[in-house]
Amino acid sequence: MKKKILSLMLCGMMAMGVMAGCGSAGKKSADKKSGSKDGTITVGFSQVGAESDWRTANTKSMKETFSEANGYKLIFDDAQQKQENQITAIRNFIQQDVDYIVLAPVTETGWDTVLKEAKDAGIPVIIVDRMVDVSDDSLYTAWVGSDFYAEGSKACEWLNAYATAKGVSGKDLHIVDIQGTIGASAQIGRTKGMDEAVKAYGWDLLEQQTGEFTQAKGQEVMESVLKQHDNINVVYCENDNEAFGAIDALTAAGKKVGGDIANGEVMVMSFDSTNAGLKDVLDKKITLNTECNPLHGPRVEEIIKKLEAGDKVDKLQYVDEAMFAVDDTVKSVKAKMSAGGEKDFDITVVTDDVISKRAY
Ligand code: GYE
Repeated sequence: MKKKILSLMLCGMMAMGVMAGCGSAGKKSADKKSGSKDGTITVGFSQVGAESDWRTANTKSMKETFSEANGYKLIFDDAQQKQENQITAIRNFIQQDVDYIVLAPVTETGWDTVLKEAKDAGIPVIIVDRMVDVSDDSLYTAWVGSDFYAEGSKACEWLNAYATAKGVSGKDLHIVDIQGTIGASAQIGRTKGMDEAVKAYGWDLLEQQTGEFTQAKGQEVMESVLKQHDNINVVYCENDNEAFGAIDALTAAGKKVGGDIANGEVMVMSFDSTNAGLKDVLDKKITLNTECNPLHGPRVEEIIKKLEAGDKVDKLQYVDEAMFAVDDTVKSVKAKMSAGGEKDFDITVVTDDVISKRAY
């Protein structure tokens, strides 16, 4: 891949109003020689870490897609959930003169400086999964990931419809929100969905604490809130691994997990719909699981292929996602979307057959 051609092309696209601004990236990279003679494309991927089943599935998808057999050299870096490690990784990618940088950012803020360095080096940056919040959108070429606010809205609309169907009023929903990593898009969107529903439906939100998207922290938070409140009947976990930890803590405390909140059960809700997460729905431990699709490898590759071919790419690309529940008490919900407006989503009842047909 020739960066010279790419930067000229990007500037051309900018001139056509496709992208905003044309900085020094074009000029500087025009002097550079890059790409290997055999056509191999080098991709530097800065991954958040290995905190969850979702993340493992995401890493697998990226590694399978950007394989040598597919014509890539992948430089993979696991940042262990630390932004400073991601910044170091990106600087290393720039030094190694990779063709593309792919970044799965741990949090939204703090990227301006290093992404400007990538831009100055003429290396296109593709953001995957969580978003970046930068002052200048031309610091990245494209983003692909989930509508996390829609996920939160879907889950909360389902809870409202479910409680109504069971004759439980809003003020009798005593909720603990085990949040994701604070400042990560997945946390921001899912928490916002909850905050809005609390206001709209008069729910009793007892606690909001981060479980950092891990099973260990999810369990720890649940153990601690159980000591403070004896009326918890809904636990809104912002990912599957937190839910696994919360379920262990609830069970150890002698609580029965399940959807029958009118008769003393504690309902666990979750996000991701990983294989283990859906098995917990089948076992009636998780009542609703809202999908977050981790299979971004092929989506990022499609963006790279388009850029290689000189085609224009969408700046933001949202992935379609489903909802999975223990039963069909609620058949569909109307949820709010990040881009504005509302959309209808059907709820799939989890069976062995549903799980066996899933791609992850
Ligand atoms: O939900 C969680 C992971 O950013 C969508 O990160 C991702 C989230 C996912 O740790 O399990």
